[in-house]
Amino acid sequence: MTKRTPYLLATLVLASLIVGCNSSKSAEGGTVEGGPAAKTKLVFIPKNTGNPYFNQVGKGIEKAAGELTLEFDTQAPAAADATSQLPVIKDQVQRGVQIIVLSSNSPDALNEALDQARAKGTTIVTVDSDLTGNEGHRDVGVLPTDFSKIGPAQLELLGKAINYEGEFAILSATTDAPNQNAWIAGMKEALKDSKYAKMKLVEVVYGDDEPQKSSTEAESLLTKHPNLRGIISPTSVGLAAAAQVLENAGVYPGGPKAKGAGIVLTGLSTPNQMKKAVEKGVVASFQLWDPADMGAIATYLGVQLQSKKLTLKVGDTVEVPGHGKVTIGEKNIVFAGPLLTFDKNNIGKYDF
Ligand code: RAM
Repeated sequence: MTKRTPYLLATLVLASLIVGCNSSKSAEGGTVEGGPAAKTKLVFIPKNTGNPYFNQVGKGIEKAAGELTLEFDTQAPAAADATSQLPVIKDQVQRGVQIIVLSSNSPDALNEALDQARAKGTTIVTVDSDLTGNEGHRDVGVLPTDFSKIGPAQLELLGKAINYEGEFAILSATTDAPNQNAWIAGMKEALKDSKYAKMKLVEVVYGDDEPQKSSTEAESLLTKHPNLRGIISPTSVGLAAAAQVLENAGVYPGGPKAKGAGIVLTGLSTPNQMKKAVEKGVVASFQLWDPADMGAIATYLGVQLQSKKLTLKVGDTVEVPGHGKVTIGEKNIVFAGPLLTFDKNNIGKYDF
């Protein structure tokens, strides 16, 4: 018996600790005993499955969710169609999720489902891709970086590489994608500057953020436009696919089958997806931001809003632990961080 005493003591201490952990504060401030304290549930709904970019966003969300002791899950539709996220949202709300972090496939197709979710107390945070023009159907929008600068920056990257002269095309994601459409609008606006007078946008094609469709669209650009000097693909899936197409065709600058100066490709993608293409000289430079940082900021703001510790006021700044200060902009839009440009000199420093 005596030999067992230490075990018994240890068990009692542990049990009292567990009971301590399981007690939770009631709304009136009293302590409710028994039953595990339910964790706040957060679900991340990316545009679609199988996109390495969203794995990086998810990493940031998961890490922050761990630090904030949330229950975390990712649920994505197979394809990035305008309405494909509807059943996912509805199902999650039925399961009692409290925070949805959503990269939207449509500016408006989700309005009603999101309204219903919010009526049940679910906090809606858009991340990466917003409900452009319908921002009132979510609580806060965490965008990667200043959206108005992405389109012009992409155009300038290509312009500089082709001496501001020649035909170019855009290989986008889906026709409805709110983020790509905002960036393309920014490129078209910037194109009006006299600096770009000799550059001509010949076509915008859509690869739907599917590798195969993106490759097919990139290949047909090459055949349809024999004088093409450049392609901008502002989607991580499109840029990676187009790089492979240019490599296979050998038509990149300096490539074995390049006509004249070759076809310059740039856009947005993760450094890890593009390292080989940059090493081989198929792509000289491209851009992105830190997807995990954006995910972490979205998670933190979602939790603060859900627990009513934060009220959003345009112009206010919020300190996000470990991620610096963010400013609440018009329409409750928050920009997470800077736009980064990668090339052979710095790409090795990044691992995402
Ligand atoms: C694709 C998606 C995503 C976009 C990136 C750059 O992964 O379309 O929404 O932000 O590209």
